[in-house]
Amino acid sequence: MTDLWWKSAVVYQIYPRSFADADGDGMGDLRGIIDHLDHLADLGVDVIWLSPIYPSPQDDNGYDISDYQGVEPVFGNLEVFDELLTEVHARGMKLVMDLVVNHSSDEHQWFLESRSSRDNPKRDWYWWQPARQGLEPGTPGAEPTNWGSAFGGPAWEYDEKTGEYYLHLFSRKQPDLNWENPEVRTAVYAMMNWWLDRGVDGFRMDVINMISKVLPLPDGRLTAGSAYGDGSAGFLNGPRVHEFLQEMHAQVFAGRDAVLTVGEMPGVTVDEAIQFTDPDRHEVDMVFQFDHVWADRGDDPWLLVPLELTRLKAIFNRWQAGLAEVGWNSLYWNNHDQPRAVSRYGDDSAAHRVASAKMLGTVLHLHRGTPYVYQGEELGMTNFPFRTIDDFRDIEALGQYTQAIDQEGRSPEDVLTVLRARGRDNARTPMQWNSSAHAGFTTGTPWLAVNPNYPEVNASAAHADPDSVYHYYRKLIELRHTEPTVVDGDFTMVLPHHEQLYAFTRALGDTELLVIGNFSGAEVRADLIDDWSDAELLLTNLPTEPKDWLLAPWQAVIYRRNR
Ligand code: TEU
Repeated sequence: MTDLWWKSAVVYQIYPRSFADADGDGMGDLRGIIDHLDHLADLGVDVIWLSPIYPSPQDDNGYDISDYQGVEPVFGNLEVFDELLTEVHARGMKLVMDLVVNHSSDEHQWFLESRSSRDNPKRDWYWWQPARQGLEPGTPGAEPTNWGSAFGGPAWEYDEKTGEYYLHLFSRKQPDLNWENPEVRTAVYAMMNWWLDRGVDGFRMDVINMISKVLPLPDGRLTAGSAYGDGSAGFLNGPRVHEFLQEMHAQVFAGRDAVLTVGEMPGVTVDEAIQFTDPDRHEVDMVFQFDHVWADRGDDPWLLVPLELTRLKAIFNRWQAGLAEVGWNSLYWNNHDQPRAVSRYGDDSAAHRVASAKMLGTVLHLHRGTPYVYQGEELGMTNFPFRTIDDFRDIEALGQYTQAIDQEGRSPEDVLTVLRARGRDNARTPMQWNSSAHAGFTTGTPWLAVNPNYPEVNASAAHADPDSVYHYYRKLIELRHTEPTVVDGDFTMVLPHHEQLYAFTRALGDTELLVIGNFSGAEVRADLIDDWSDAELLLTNLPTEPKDWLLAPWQAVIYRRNR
C-alpha cells in the first residue's frame, strides 16, 4: 500500500456561487454547502476543494481576491466557515482551499497602497513599469511588453496617477503580485499558515507556475491574426518557480504531513511536472495540467477541432509513462474552466448521455493519478444551450469575444460557436438538485440560468435511480478505495491506434485490470491480442456484458484477472 494518502483519494470540486443557495439571494453560499454535504459523503469522496470564497469584487468570480483572510459576505462569514470545516471533518472528509496568489484583486489593500504613489513601500509588491522607451505613456502600443491578457486586451494597464503601467496576466482587476519581492512571499506564507492553523487541509494553487517571470520581461512571439504577442515564455515555469515553491514548502508545509498541495499549471511539461512533484524536492504533491483538455484545440482558437481519440490517448499515455516512477498527476475531465465533458468528449443526447458520462468516468478514474469530480459531473450535467453573447457572464468569454470581433476581425457567429461549445459558463450553471423551480438551487433568481434539462438531470432523481451516473461514480470511487491496483498499478496502453476504443491495463503483483471505453455511438469489437477470456467482469456501464468483445455504443468495461 502507498504511504501517501492522497494517492488513493478522490477530490470533489465545489464552485460555491453555483452549488447551493441557502439564503435565496440567487448565489450559492457556505450554508448551502453544509446542507448538501451528505451528497458528497455518500458519493465517497475524500477531499473537497472549494473554489475561492474570500472577499472579492467577483470580477473573475472570486479569483480576484481583495482580502485573503476572510469570507465574502455573499457566501457567509468565518463562523459559518468554521462550521463547514467541522461538518466536513465530521464526515471523514478533508477541505482544501483555493490559493490565488499569482495575482490579487486591484481592490486588495496591498494594491491600493502600491498604486497610491511611486515611493509607497508596497510599490514593488506588483509589477510596475514605465511606457516603452520613446513612446507616450497611455498611447496604443506603448505598453512595456506586447503581451495579451488571458481575458482579452493587453496584459498591462496604464495608471494615470503615477504614470506607469501594471501587469495583469488575467483581468485588469487582477494585478500580478511580484514574487521577486521577499516581503510578498512572507505575507503569502503567513496567510497560508493562518488557514492551516484554522484547520484546513491544504491548497489548490491557482496558476502557480506563473509566479516567476523572466527578467527583464521579454516581448512575446506575434502570430498571424492575433492582436498581442504570446508572452508565455516570459511567465510559464519561470526561472525561480522551483525555488519559490521549495521556500513555500519550508515556510508553510514542513511538519504538516497530512496536507494536500496541488499546483494548477497550464503549459507544464512532463519533465517539469516530475520536478514539481518529486517528493524528495518538497514542492507540491501533484500537478493539475491541461494537455488532455486541450486535445480538441487547433492552431486557430476560433475554429472547433473535433476530438481525435488517438491524440487524446497519446497525451494520457505520455503523462502516465512520464510519471510512472516519480511524480503524480491529477485526473480530471471537468472543472469550472472547462465545458461539460459529456457534451465535449461524450454524447449528451437523451439516448447516450448516461452511458457516455459513465464511460468517461470509467476511463478517467482507472488511470494512475488522483481523480477530481467537478460538481454536477456525478449527475452527467451537460453544456448549456447558450443563444447570444448576452447569455454569458464569464469575463473570459466576454473579453475574448470583444477582442476577437473588434481587434481581430472575426465573425460574431464563429466566435459564438466556439464559446457555446467551450465557454467556461457551461460549467458554472447552477447545480441541479431536484425538479422544483430553479432545480432547487435557489428560491430566488439564480445569478446564471439553470440548464433547462433539470427536470430530468438532477441529484434527487439520481439518488433514487440505482442505474444513475451518481451511483456508478460511487462504485468507481469505491473501487479506487478497495483495489490497490487502481492506485499503484503499472499502466499500459492497449490498442493505441484504435480510433474508437480507449483500452489499457493496470498491473500490480498478481492482479491485472483491463479497462475499455467505447468513445463512439457505434458497436465496436475489441481485437485484443492477449487472452482475457477467463477474466472476471468488475464493472460495466450497461445492463449487458459484451459478447465476443463487441462493445455497445459508449460501453465501458473493467475486467480483473490473476497473472
Ligand atoms: O485558470 C488558469 C488558466 O490558465 C485559465 O486561463 C484557464 O485555462 C482558461 O480560463 C480556460 O479557458 C485559473 C482559474 O482556474 C480560472 O478560473 C481563473 O480565471 C484564472 O486562473 C485566473 O485566476
